[in-house]
Amino acid sequence: MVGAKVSIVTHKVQTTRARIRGVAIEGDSQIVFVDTPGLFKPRRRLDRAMVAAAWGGAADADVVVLLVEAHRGLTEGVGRILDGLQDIGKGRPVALAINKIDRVKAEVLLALSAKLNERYPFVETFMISAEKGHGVADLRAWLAGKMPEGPWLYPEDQIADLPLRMIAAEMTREKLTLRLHQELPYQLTVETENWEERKDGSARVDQLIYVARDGHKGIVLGKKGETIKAVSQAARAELEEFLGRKVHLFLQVKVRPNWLEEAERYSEMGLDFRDGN
Ligand SMILES: Nc1nc2c(ncn2[C@@H]2O[C@H](COP(=O)(O)OP(=O)(O)OP(=O)(O)O)[C@@H](O)[C@H]2O)c(=O)[nH]1
Ligand SMILES: [Mg+2]
Repeated sequence: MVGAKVSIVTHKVQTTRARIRGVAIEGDSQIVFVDTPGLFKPRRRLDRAMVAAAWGGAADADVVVLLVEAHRGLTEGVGRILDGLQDIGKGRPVALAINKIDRVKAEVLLALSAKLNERYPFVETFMISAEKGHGVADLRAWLAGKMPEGPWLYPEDQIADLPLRMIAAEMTREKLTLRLHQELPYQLTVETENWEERKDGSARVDQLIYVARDGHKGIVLGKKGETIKAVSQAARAELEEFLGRKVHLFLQVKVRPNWLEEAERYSEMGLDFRDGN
């Protein structure tokens, strides 16, 4: 939608933790996309803060697009979101976008669209494949037409609104999530501790990976440090590509049993600690 990767993506659920803004220009409209965490049944403080950020993102927006996965359909979770929309949808257009249409047959898609539209009066329905790019331009054009009139909120060349240190931390978290299994990605967080601009134009970036248990530290490091090395290389390459210059990335793993209950960890992630109550 914005022409560059501004929010990390993995095959694992609950990858997005906070609200991430991406900016696109379409004709004379500027569209500010707010990628929110998904809506799921929260168990932990972090989960509750994520779900609160998702509903908050919708409540603050001029237009809401509900993304439903074509192959999963109208699940219990989607049902709960449809109920919640009764309230959040008041006073703003709500569209439906069925994503991942490349994974299902046309009949399935039409039936799902009809079922969802029975449950909520969406002003428009889009069938898209974000991965293949199908239908994405139509959705963007429609959104541009729905933007309220007013001055642009961002400079013309800005595509993301997240501090660089946070973008860099998210890149490392993505690589960790891709490499680590089961619950581990949900038990860690990454923070950029230090960012130093060097005279030669490169940047030195120091990051801390907080894990909850001693055993997790060993897993993140891997045999002979292989895992952390691979993560570091992949994250550095992506950051270099993003910045267009050389980066020296230093990762350190810290055991912090209580990090999921520490307010400072939440503000570093861009979440509200109190929402987790
Ligand atoms: N086949 C197919 N896969 C897709 C499509 N869009 C996204 N994916 C894949 O689905 C996986 C999860 O991505 P999304 O569902 O977009 O992630 P999300 O909704 O941001 O989920 P969280 O951040 O975890 O809440 C990734 O591996 C994507 O590459 C699509 O149109 N078709
Ligand atoms: Mg996401």
